[in-house]
Amino acid sequence: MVDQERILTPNQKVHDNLSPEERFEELKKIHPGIQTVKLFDSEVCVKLEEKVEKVKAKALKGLYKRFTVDKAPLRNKYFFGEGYTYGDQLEQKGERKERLFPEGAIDPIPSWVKKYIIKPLEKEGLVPENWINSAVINDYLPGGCIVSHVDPIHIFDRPIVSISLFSDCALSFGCKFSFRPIRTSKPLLSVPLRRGCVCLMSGYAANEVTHCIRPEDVTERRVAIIVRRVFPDAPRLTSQQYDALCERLDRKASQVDGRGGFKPPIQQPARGLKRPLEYSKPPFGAIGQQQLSDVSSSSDDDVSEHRKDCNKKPKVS
Ligand SMILES: O=C(O)CCC(=O)C(=O)O
Repeated sequence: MVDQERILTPNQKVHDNLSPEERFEELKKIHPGIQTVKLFDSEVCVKLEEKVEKVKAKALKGLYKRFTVDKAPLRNKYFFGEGYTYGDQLEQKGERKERLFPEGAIDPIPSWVKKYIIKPLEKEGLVPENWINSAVINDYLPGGCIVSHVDPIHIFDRPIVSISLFSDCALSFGCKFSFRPIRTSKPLLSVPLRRGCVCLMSGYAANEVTHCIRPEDVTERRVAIIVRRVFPDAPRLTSQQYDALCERLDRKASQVDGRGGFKPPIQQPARGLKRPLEYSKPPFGAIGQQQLSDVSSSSDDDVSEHRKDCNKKPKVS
């Protein structure tokens, strides 16, 4: 049977047009779906932050698979366990167009995430045992952000769980973004995300109202580790679709070579996906890294790359 939650269309209200009474009514619906828990003390945070640094270093060496890493100037994303198409990776934009990558196309969840994050969440009873099958590390520099969105409801079960590291921040609900220069409307609700805290989002808060990280709330480097359960029957790219996506992105990357010159291919075209492609060590040192950055800074669900994304509308998935 189809889960009723998953066929609902998120109701994307423009919250700055609501009367005070309407805002209050919205808040009453949002609040029950948000829980924050201080789970990790400073000592554990330091340990987790060191692990994040290792992920970053490994990505810089080009040691992860292609779609594990999505780089942009003010925020990088590292997908583990599962990853999905979004932003410019989508051939067709619109609701429920996101697709999981084929199995094996993304690096597995690192053992430290399982041991130091997922296990404690299970132990606290915050998520069922062996329920989480994906982890994303969002690494923001000051001014980085993620525009208003709803995590795709056909891909991710609820709750959506995030852990904040390096610095405090805030999760805002019901914000409207405008660009050039980037601006956000007053949030309907802003939830403090303290370093070491876990935030769980479900129900109306997760499905019926957008959330975002505003650039003004990222004043120092901040990392969020988002752990979620992907539905076992969530739609996936076929290997042919995966190959076509890789070819399209490679073509695009070669066209955006600013110097107008030849840009060496960053990898072999994907074929058949028996053995998903990996970013090999950059063959040309710094140039290889630049390519990694060019290819993967293609998301439109965040606007950390203001220059490029300024004219993009907030994404509603
Ligand atoms: O950084 C956060 O805490 C939230 C990130 C988020 O909403 C996302 O990656 O979908």
